[in-house]
Order: sequence, then structure tokens, then C-alpha cells
Amino acid sequence: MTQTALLPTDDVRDRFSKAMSAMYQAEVPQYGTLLELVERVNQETLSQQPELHRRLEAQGELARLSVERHGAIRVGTASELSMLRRLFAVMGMYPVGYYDLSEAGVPVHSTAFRPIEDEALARNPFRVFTSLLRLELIESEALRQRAEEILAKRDIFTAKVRELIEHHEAQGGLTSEEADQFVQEALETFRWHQDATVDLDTYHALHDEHRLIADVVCFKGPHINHLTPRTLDIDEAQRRMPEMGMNPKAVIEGPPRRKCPILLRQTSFKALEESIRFAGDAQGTHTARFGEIEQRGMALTPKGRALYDQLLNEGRKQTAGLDNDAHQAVMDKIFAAFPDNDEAIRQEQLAYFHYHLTDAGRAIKGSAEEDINALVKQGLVEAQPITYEDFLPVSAAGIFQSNLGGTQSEAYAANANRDAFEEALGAKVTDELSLYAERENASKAQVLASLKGTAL
Ligand code: OOG
Ligand code: NI
Repeated sequence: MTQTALLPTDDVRDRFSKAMSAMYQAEVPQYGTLLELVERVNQETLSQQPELHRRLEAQGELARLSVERHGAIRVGTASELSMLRRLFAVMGMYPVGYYDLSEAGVPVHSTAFRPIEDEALARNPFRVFTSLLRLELIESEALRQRAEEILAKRDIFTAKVRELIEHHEAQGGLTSEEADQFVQEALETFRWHQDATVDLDTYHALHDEHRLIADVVCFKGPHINHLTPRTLDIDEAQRRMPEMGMNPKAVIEGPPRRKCPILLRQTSFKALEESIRFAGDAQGTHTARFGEIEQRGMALTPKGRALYDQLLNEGRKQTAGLDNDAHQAVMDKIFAAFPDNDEAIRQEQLAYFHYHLTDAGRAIKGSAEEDINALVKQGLVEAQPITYEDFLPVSAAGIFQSNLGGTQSEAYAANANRDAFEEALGAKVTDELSLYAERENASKAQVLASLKGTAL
């Protein structure tokens, strides 16, 4: 029997992320404008900053830049979440990180489905931030039951996609033709529906409890609510949004502008009000979908993250109500306490780095030196920061809020429940910090082995 060639999961993900982007451009034309803006700003930034160009190229990130984006969805039940886990696995995307957003007044907890391996990330790092509604946080017993009943009746997956997922699991992959079919069928889960599954009264009752509950419960599926391309200069992109007809949120979330960017900075254009037909033929509107951009920097160690959190909290106390310029100026002063050059950050172990041999290092055979810092000093080894591939709960909450009207911010009593999330998911989420640490350690081991002449 001849074996049919299976398509690498990286290719399935690449095809899917492109198809998703095309679908969202057709659904939300402003997202297309946003892509144009980001593309233009990125080209300008690269030509103005040759050092950045060199660095991205050396890190293998230049090639992925034009395909790089993340999306977000919200689901209502454990079985929806666990089926999504299987669907994303077909594309080489696995649950990384646990985020509790209830603290920020959003009744969900979340993970990010994303690729994990260096090569997979370099090819296409497509990520989907996926939230599970926490019905247990709804106060009214009657409303909670009503929401559960509505959710129990829907199936967000096509029969064909279920079949293809099982097929992938049984034969360990999909052929190219099956992958194309899978992409088309999987897209159906993320598509927008103009028809709600409930009547207007039910929508309002759920909406009054929390806008997000109505968004999750009242529709046939978990429509993709935004897609986010990666920009190399978020300040410039934010500045230019209005002249291209977009209404940006007030401030850029996350750390201020720096020479050596850390973690993640994000901003978005506000959600659109869209007309919906409710059961019983009533017309109404729903506000859910928006566009977002982000600038990614280096992944921080627990020590770096603690410093970041401390400075961010100080900043939040001083920036309430400020416009973006004033907000950034305050943050800039506060973040002066966070070193802003790669070597100082590395020496203080605030971020994760990837080590590789320089040309001089490659010329050496049989060195017994094992001290990586000494090798860096000797110019034989170079360290490059590892890019942050994950999300920031505070920033995520800010994005949620600005698209929920910005007023519903009273917090639910903080109650992270990772165990319940993992039980719903049907798997453990991988700890994102351990992934960065592993990548750093593997690169060190590789460098030392090549210098010894015993290349791994
Ligand atoms: C997800 C918000 C989180 C981000 O970039 O932090 C997110 C949502 O609104 O469903 O996408
Ligand atoms: Ni986002």
C-alpha cells in the first residue's frame, strides 16, 4: 500500500491563518485598511532602522512578519473548548498559558492556542486567544439556566470538520487536499452570523448581565472578534489611524516605547455596531468586532516580569484619564527603572535570550570554555532576545473593556480556577515561561556542543 504524503501541520496553520485573514477582510473591511497601514509603517520603519532590519533578519522574524497575527474567540461550554483544542492541534497549535480575566471584570478565563517549536514559530506564529465563559459567575440562577439551555442546543462545528479532525488523529495528519477541506470547514466555526439564535428580550436580559455573556450565548458560533497584525512602530500606526478612517482607543496598552521593546504593546480601533436579526424577526444591533495591532518585544523572566508588573501598577495609578501622549510620558519616566539595553537586561536576567555562534565562534574548533558569559565577552557567542509570543492579562482586559463600552469594570471577586479550565479543555495548559527557558537552555547547549566539536 502506498502511503499518501501528509502535509506538515505548519502548512495547515499557514493556510488557515491566511484564509481567516481573507474572510475577516471581507467581513470587516476596516481590518483590510489596518493591514495596509501596518504594512506601510513596517516598511518605513525597516528602511529607517537598518539595525532593526538586521536583527529581525538574524532572528528569522523578517520572513514571518507579513503573515504574523493573532485572533480571539470566546466559547460557552467545556465541550466547545475541548473540541477547539482538537481542531487547533490539526494546525500544530497547543494551549499555552492560563489567563484569569474575572479580576478585571470580564467573566471568562482563557488560554492561547499557538505553535511551540522554534521552527513552527518562525514559519507562522498564528495564535488564537480563546476564552471560556464562566457561567458560574452569573448571579441570577434563572438567567444562568437559560444561558446553559441555549448553549446546549448549538453545535459550533460542521459534521465534516469533526470527521476531518478524527481523521487527522487516526492517521497522524492530513493530505494537502484534506487540509484544504479542513480549512474551509474550520472557517465555518469562526464566521460571523447576522441572525441571532434568541429573541431580542433574551438578548437584552443576557446583555444587561454582561455584554460579553450576550456575545457568547446569543449566536450560532464564536465569531472571530478581531485579528491583530504585528507592527514595528505602534506609536506611528496609532497616530495614523484617524487619517485612514479608524477610531483608535484612547491609549496604547502595555509598556512605553523603548529602545529595547519588552513584552507587548497593543491598541485597537473600536468595535463596530452591526445590525442583527433576532428570532421573531426583530431587528437590533450588536457590537463585537474590532481591529487591533500590537508591537512585540522580548519575553521576560519571572524576575523581569515582576519588575514590569510593579512599574505598570505604579503607572496605572498616575495615568487614569490621561490622553495617550500624557500617558506615555508618565510611563516613560516610570519605566526608566527598567534597563533599556540588551546586555544590561541579559546580565540582570530580566529577559530570555537565544545564543548562537558568531563568525569568530564558528571558526573555533575544540574549545573547552563552558562559561557562556565569557564566550559572549570574547565575541564568540552572540545573545539575542527571544520574542514574547504570549499575551498580557491586563492589556487583554483593557482591550475587552474598550470594546464593551468601557464602563463595566467592577471586578468579580478574583477567583482564578486553572483546574476547572483544564478540566473543560481536556488537557493541561503549557506554562509559557518554561517554554522560553527551554529554548534559551537548548540554544546554550547547542553553542557549547559546537564549540567543543561535539555538535548536538
Ligand atoms: C480577547 C482579548 C485578548 C489580546 O490581544 O490581548 C486579546 C477577546 O476580546 O476575546 O486578544
Ligand atoms: Ni487581541
